[in-house]
Amino acid sequence: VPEAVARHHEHFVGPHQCCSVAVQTIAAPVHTVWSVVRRFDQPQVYKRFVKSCDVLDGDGDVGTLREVRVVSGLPAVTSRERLEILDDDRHVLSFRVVGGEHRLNNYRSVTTLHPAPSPPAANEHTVVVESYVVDIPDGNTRDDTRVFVDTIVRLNLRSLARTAENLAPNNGGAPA
Ligand code: A8S
Repeated sequence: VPEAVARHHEHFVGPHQCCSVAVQTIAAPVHTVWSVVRRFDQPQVYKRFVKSCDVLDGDGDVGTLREVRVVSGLPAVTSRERLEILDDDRHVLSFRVVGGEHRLNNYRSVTTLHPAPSPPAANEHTVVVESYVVDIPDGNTRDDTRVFVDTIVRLNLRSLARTAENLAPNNGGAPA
């Protein structure tokens, strides 16, 4: 992983914060996965907890502000999120939570895509790396916070894999 990209996953973690990283391999080319990840205005394309998303400000580039409404059953209703990094050349996206009705204050994540070796005659594969840092909510432990957020991030990445693999042309796989 190029140094310039790996450095994006280095986070300053305060004494009341927790940090983690998730990795997901996807049987689809980087450009296909990136075409889904980069749409900051449409996280619901692959994030299953998102019920709807409205752009409050911006044109989809760095600085864009979105309001996400999440599905019922979570300890959250809405989240306001700002796009911090959108690098179409290095395939780096980062956003931070700046408001909303939820308990994950100062959540910030970085997602990077990497071409991965793939079996002969199969689709080019992609490795997605997603790291985050977030405040530990009052009354929660670091471990509980990490388990909660890891679960959401991992489910998002598994859903991203299914979405991208369904988009990618099927070379040598089962008939579509
Ligand atoms: C993401 C990652 C996370 C989203 C969290 C962790 C969230 O959207 C959900 C539940 C919450 O309690 C917080 O990439 C918040 O979306 C699903 C509303 C921010």
